[in-house]
Amino acid sequence: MTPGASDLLLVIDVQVDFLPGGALPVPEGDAVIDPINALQSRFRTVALTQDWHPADHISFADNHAGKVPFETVTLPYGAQVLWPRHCVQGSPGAGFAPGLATDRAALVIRKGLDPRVDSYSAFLEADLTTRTGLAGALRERGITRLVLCGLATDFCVAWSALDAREAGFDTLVVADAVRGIDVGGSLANAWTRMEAAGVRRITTSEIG
Ligand code: VGL
Ligand code: ZN
Repeated sequence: MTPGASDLLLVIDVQVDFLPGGALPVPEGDAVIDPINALQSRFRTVALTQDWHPADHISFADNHAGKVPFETVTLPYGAQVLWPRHCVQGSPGAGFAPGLATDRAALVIRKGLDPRVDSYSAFLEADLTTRTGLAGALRERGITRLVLCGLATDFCVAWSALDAREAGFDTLVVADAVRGIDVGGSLANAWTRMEAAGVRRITTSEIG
């Protein structure tokens, strides 16, 4: 594909806490930085997302008595994996990865700000009701096709890609510019769900 005026590169959660050594490290998470920087120069429009939680966020295991990270609990909106405390608003771990180019981003969208609701998706919070406004902002700019990259494949990338399809965007995920967490088979599961929803899997070599 050759990116044009109606294409957006959507860079998901390339933040310090998701890199090796961070609070919720994604294996090889730092490997996405170089390919994403190279991709950005191909696109006219780039948007970045940031996981951006208050200290009392419901997804943090240490906010639930007797619970440990990677356990699943049932919340009013459904199942929720509990995570190590990560991407706390304004903390160093919530910052963009050092080395990630951020200057060309037209939009930076933050998500997961409601203490009671998680938001893996850049479009729709986990209550499946509250919208971030990203779909409307992209439509107003005439964007019809999204190319996703970043972290983590099986959570924020997958949920964003599935919601992008739901919102009517042509949606592609760059397989060599994403990395996954993989808890309980989540990575294979995510690719299956994305493919079933019509999300196309491409590689950086197909973009230029
Ligand atoms: C993410 C788990 C918790 C992600 C964010 O960016 O994929 N995963 N919060
Ligand atoms: Zn999070």
